Amino acid sequence: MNINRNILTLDEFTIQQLRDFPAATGELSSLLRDLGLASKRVNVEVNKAGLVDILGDFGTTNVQGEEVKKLDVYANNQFMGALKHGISCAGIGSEELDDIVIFDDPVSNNSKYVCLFDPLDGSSNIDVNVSIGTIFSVYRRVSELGKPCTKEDFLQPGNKQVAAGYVIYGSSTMFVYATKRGVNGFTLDPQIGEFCLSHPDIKCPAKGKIYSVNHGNFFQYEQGVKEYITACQKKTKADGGPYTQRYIGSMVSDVHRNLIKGGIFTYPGTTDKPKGKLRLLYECNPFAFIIEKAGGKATNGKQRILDIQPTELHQRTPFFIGSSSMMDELETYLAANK
Ligand code: AHM
Ligand code: MG
Repeated sequence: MNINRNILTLDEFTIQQLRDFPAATGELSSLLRDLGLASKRVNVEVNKAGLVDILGDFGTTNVQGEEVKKLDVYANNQFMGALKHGISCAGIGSEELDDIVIFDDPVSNNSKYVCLFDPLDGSSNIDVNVSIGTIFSVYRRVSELGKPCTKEDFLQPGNKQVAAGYVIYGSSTMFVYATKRGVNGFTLDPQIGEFCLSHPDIKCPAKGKIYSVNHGNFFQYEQGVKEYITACQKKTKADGGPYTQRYIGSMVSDVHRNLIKGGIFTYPGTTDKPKGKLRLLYECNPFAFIIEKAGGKATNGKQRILDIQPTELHQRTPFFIGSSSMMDELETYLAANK
């Protein structure tokens, strides 16, 4: 058997990072391990979604009035359960739940982190075998240790994130996470059931040729967005084109591809929904943190996503994210149409 021991597992990697910081407590590594475990359980169910009666509508609606699929519920319970049983998380917020869940037991009350997650993003794609994902975000508590965590711990701006990441259940399953030290990607080796470091120190190319947008909403976008999209369509070789339009409708897949290959992803506000569709805390902040650590940018069209002070758990925001020079170009169109 060919055993390549140069390849670190997710746990080995986070422990190695700890070695560089002897004062660290290991709580973040332990939290990432809990998230990794939950995502492996979700992966198993996602992979057999077509085979078992877990597929399909659950028949209820989530707090945004959207249909909930069974796997959303399963994934939510796996992530919540793994974090509750762990020793690093004082409470969670989930896109699937109306309110935060405060674990409130002696160990959890002494844990220094809280975690927000979208347990299964892109769930409308489950029935048609398109890649879906989990998105997570970790904050250091601002409330007093030893007591239950509070809503203030969750309503922090994205620039306070300690770590953020996503899992993509795709042609292979990947766990990608960022800390202030950078972005690293791990691919699940199904033979040993471990995430293995496959994409060390991910950097988003400053320029790409892919733009991702729901063209069906084109006529509902503000003028600057329309002009930028039109400019993307007109790109020629002379100005860095031609561009390619790619939109899966599963943000984890769309942003993952653009992160690796270079590109821009947008979910602008529309006349019907001026704040767009995506949620600041569960979807935009984690991806904004990851892309910035990889050298890219993320805004709501007016300000940096990570500087927005949240006021509600489930608030939505227009979202523009991607390669730095493509974002710069987008911003010139938005600014010119203010
Ligand atoms: P969800 O959280 O209900 O799954 O919705 C989020 C998803 C994103 O993954 C994706 O980018 C977007 O919705 C697609 O929306 P639309 O079909 O309106 O373009
Ligand atoms: Mg979502």
